[in-house]
Amino acid sequence: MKNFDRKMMKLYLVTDSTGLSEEVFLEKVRDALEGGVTLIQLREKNKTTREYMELATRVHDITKEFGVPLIIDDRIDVAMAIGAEGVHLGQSDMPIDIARKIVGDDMIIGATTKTVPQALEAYKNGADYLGVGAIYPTTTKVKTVLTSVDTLKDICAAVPIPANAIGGLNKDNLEILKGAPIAGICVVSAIMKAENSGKAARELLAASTALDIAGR
Ligand code: TZP
Ligand code: MG
Repeated sequence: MKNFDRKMMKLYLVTDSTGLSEEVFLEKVRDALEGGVTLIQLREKNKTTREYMELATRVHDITKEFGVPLIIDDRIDVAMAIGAEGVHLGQSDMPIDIARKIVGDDMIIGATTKTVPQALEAYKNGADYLGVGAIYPTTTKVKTVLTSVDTLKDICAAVPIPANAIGGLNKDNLEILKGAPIAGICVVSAIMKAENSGKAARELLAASTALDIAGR
């Protein structure tokens, strides 16, 4: 049975190990989980398959301690090989319907969508959740364009699956999301680049709760 609930979208951490030793990276992951992160995506763009699997296994050992699902970016083979709970696919990755046939019903599939038609297609093809953005310009290495909050709202209204906002979000700029029926927020640098990743996670949770912008 798939262990997935929209509550798990409240604070979604997408990792970035750039510039960090593996030990420091894993400590940050642990700190973020202790700080209350509800979902984690391991996102690695420059690792060999073997390296990706080895790091994913180590991250999974930690996420399992917290009962938080681990999502693997891009690679359904790596996700299946290490027994991760899910995979995240963008518009240039494997199509969702084909991925769903390969991974079966029990794996979480997330999709990046920036328009209502993309969101409808991802939902129809079997995605469990959507990541929508970039809401603000981002310093994280990613090929993306800005998505307006109006589009984010339209996407939330168009599909029954939970959607998260991503891109340049931090504890001080979440107000823009007020009124958007999102399930939560998704961040990379606000947690990965923080001196104290646990504190950063706690502050993000407090800010989104105070603004009542997550959990729909
Ligand atoms: N997709 C859209 S923006 C983005 C991704 C993966 C990166 C977000 O990173 P940050 O550091 O939270 O702006
Ligand atoms: Mg991708």
